[in-house]
Amino acid sequence: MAESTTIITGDLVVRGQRFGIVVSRFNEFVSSRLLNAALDALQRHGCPPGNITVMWVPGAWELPLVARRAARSGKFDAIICLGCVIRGDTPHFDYVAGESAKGIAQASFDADIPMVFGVLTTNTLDEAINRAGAKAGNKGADAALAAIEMVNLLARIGQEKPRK
Ligand code: INI
Repeated sequence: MAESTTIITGDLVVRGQRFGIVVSRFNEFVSSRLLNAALDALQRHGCPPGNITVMWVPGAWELPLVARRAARSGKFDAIICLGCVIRGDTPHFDYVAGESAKGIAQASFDADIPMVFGVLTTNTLDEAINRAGAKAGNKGADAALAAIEMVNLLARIGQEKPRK
């Protein structure tokens, strides 16, 4: 008989896992809305408030180091990075957004736990507000769901039922 394909997915149920949220104070009007939505999503999916730790950093540039340090503490199953970088008239945007994204990816590989990228990179404040609870949903909630899915997916790899 032909063997069937093994499919592994992560569901959206929190089962005692602990989440770290690193959030940047720069553009705090936006990032605080991302944070509130992430907290709400985690709790709606079964995470008690006591299993969540929020760490504030000055700006998106500082997210990777704190995310990495938090991951290496061994206290978290996933790290959610939240922030908002808005394009201005200088090339600063490209450096901050690019290095933040690269640094978070690197930190996730280094620490071998999921780190999700909930950093808005937009042309205008309006675009950012639309993605932080207005017209285009809330990327903070999306980031929290991605973190839950990833911890559950990773837990299931290697746990699949043996073939008969
Ligand atoms: N940090 C942000 O999070 N968003 C921005 O839009 C931003 N801009 O435009 O400058 C920004 N800069 C600060 C940066 O992240 C660092 O905190 C700062 O350079 C100190 O290291």
